[in-house]
Amino acid sequence: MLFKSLYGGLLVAIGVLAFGVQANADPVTLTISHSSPVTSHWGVAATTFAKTVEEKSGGRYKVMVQRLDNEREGMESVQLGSQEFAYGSTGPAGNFVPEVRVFDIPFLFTDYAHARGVLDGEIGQSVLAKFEGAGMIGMAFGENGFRHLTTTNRVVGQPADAKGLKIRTMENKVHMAAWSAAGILPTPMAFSELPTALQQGVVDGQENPIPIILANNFDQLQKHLYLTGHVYSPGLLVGNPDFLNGLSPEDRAIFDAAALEAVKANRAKVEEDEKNGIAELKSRGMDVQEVDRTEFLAAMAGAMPDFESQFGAELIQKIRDWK
Ligand code: EAX
Repeated sequence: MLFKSLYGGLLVAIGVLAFGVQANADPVTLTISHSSPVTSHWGVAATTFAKTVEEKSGGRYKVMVQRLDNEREGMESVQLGSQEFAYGSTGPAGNFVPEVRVFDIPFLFTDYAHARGVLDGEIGQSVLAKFEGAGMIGMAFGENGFRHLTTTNRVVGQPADAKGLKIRTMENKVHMAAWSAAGILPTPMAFSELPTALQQGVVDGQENPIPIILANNFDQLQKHLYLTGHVYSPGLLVGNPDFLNGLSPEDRAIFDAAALEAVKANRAKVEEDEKNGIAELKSRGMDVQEVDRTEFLAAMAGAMPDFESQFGAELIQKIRDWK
């Protein structure tokens, strides 16, 4: 009897101890990387992801937010598992999943609603699913924004004025082909190398969405901004498959929900920057000019037949026709 109750007491004590240990267990620490300052649309997305995971898991997971301006390296680290998540543009993603490059075709999307609709819909989600074959999980498409041309000195009233200019592009074959068709010399490099390349005159200009130009103070490196809006640049959140597939369904749902919250915050920040950014860049002294976008479309048109054979004219038309 005595033995029995002692034994019972011991079991309770072990139970309390075990529970106590679990409740105070160190959180599982994870990493998400993003390029650009933490206040940018990328930083806001990554911090929202981290905050949502921590809140929904009751602190069992802690997500460290790290700046990494080389987006290709971020994706490679996710493949290797040296970091769990990376949030950024799809710029270099086509080197892992070629199908994602269809969204890089210039003048494919007419506005933000169109791009978001396609990416969140069936076409986007089927491309997202392809990342698993490249050793990553595509968790959600986010948003960088419509890209515009900036130059250090050259005045570009029309595309012909930009002929022969060295323009930094992302490490992206579709962007490079489009600029080549327009007679511009595309110079691909990682975002991390861009500021120095502009400073040293290695390139004569670059192209990026308003949120990137703003957050990285490119007004200090570039005199002119031409509102070419020549291509929409999606965002992407990728995760490490070993980590994500090892989670319980309940925990996996936390990360999936956090991904959607991150995208919401990302897009809201893009909208805010689109609303205030041009006035802000002008007030910082940048020369901002409207251009005839149909001229840039015509200048890049020479690359279209090749895009059609790469991705299929039917798919491209389906994206254009999305309602
Ligand atoms: O954070 O490399 C680029 O130009 C991309 O726009 C990138 O997202 C910058």
